[in-house]
Amino acid sequence: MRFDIVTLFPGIFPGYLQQSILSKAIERGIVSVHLHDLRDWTHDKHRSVDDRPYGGGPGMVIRVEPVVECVEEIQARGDEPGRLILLSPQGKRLDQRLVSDLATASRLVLICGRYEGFDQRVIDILQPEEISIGDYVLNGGEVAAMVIIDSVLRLIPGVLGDERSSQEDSFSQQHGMLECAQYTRPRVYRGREVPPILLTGDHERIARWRQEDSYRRTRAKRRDLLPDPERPPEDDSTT
Ligand code: 6GU
Repeated sequence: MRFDIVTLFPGIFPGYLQQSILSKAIERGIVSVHLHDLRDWTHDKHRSVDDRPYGGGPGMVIRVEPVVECVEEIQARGDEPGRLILLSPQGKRLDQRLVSDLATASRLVLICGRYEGFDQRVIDILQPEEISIGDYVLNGGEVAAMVIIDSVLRLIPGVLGDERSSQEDSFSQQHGMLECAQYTRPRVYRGREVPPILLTGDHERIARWRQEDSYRRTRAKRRDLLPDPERPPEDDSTT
């Protein structure tokens, strides 16, 4: 999978990309990430990417030419134009369903917005999908782009050590419930014991306990995720 990131702040990304799981995926050639500095697509000697808004008012607006020319040029490189995404608080809100859908693409081109905004013609000309990571305001789309890369990559086969761990994530489970509680050694710590059922070796009962624990936790913390908060979802698993 190939990511292209169009940003005014390419320096934000390397530290994050060198983090273990990501750097291994990059080393193994499963993923490539290409950073593009918008300033490289400016024409004037001051390399200015923004200007004052027509009509007046505070703040600056990102100019249309560098963004459009940068995106057109990088989309023309590589095997396919890919899926074009503009990170913006006005976009469709990211959830696990959208993450799974993005993970089916073989190339994502991510344009990091700035809160002050782009000239509207960027959107009119390029017609990107606009995606937001939640109802709050960030200074720019860079952190949101990292959220997309992180959440999408964990669904790409070979990126995580064990494929099961992404399937068992909260929201990725059968009914989009939260993940159950997990324990490791020691069995007792400050008088708190691991639930004894987890020590029985009875896989069927353990699976049932985990299912119930997921439901309990989801009901307590995120009732909004349950189709019917009064009833656990039907167990239609085959195990
Ligand atoms: Cl994608 N960008 C900005 N600037 N703010 C946001 C966002 C994106 N998602 C939530 N808030």
